[in-house]
Amino acid sequence: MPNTITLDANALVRLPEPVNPIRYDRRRLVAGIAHIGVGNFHRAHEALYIHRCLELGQNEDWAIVGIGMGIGAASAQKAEDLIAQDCLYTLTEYATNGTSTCSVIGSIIEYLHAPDNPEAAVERIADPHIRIVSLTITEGGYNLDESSGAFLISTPSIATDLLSPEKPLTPFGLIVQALRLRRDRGMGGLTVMSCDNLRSNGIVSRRAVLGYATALDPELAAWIDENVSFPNSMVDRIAPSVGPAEIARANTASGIADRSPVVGESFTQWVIEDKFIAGRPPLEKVGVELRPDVEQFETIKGRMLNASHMMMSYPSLLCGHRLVDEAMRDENVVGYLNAFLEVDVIPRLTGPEGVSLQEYKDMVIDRFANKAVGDQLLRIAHNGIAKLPIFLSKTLTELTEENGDLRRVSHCLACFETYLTGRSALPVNEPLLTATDKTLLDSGDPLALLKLSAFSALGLDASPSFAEAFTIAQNQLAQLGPQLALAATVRR
Ligand code: CS2
Repeated sequence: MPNTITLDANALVRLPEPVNPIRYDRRRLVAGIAHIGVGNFHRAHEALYIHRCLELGQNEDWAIVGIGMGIGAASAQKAEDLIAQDCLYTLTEYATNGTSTCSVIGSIIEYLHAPDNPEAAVERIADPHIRIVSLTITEGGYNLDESSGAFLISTPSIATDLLSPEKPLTPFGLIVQALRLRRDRGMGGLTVMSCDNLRSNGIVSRRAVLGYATALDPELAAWIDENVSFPNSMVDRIAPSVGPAEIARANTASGIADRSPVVGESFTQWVIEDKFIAGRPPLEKVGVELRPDVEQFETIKGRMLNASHMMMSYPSLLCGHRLVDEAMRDENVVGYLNAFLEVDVIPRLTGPEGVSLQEYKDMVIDRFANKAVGDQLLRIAHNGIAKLPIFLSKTLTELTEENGDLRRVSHCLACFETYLTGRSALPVNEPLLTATDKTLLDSGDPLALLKLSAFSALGLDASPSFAEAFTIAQNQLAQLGPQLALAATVRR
């Protein structure tokens, strides 16, 4: 099908047949949510739920203004693409049975690239209509010390924001400066809603926002503490990276020449605490679960789904796989993941009421095997320094303390080491790898990986049983190669 339709507000009346149109009048919308970090995940998840709220009618004041904070050519290009399309985009959702649906999403009505005009971004959040600031700034974006949990005020971008707070470069600088204006103007606070995959993401965001505010102005920090709420949430939907091949595939199917389409699995879940100090859209009417026991959902998602992603990505990449579903057709990968979940994780977890961990496991395996999604193992592998400790640390310490089977977690870490040191020739993208970490990795110390800043708080190098299991895993990987070394971890 030729791509004839350019996507913008004028195209909405003549969308091709297979595409779900927008069923509300975008000209009547007002932004009530400012979202920082408008990546694929946000556009496939929160923006879709808000789109559904807008479809209900009566919620015109809950649209989204997107705010990008990235510097560099890719971020500037993203801003240009979204603005050229009046912030419209297509979302294609692929089900495990091979069917797909494509919809044009209209809930983002405005996009600001903050580095171009930081003061305008501050003013946008200070606007009285904005009642929620939501965030997807990645797991590593909260600037907290891994072991103490303290906010790191000496990080260069934070130090710069503290010196010139009117022109913030960081999400915390931006939020706190906007809150300062709101306080000075006699306005109310708002809700800061993290949608990142972190344990207790509300508590973590509170710590980061208050940490920055305290360093800037303790009185303002006290006002924020009273006037801003930070709900914890669990968010879930697999949204692969979208490169030229994914764009061509989505656009050929939709008949729309979208410069920035989003694709994802059909599964989606959002569990959040009902702690919105300045109101919220009717999320419960569009499938969001508002529950107090969010942390239990975060725990199972992090320790089962995200940890499985980590566990499979490095070993699978070393075996030559590039896509998640392709790796899921390798019986060793599936055997290793099943053993990890059934033996290493589930016996140590309690699920939320009404959730069977066995069924949750089966669902994770099914979702990963979804051929249509085309999720990339490298997308998951990248930023392992930030993600591995978040998703695997509890399992690592519990297995070590309880004399559990350390083969699978050690194999994952040995493969991670091979990736991280560049020995595998896979592209390494690890923004949080410090100069000290690099020196350590080059030092020839066989336990260097366990001593990296991300892992040192776990003390794995000081545990004789873990150090031994890790050494065996390194040797097996070197001597047997990635396939046989992986197969050796599957036997129960
Ligand atoms: C992935 C997540 O980045 C990762 O490591 O595990 O992006 C995962 O796809 C999402 O959390 C699914 O909800």
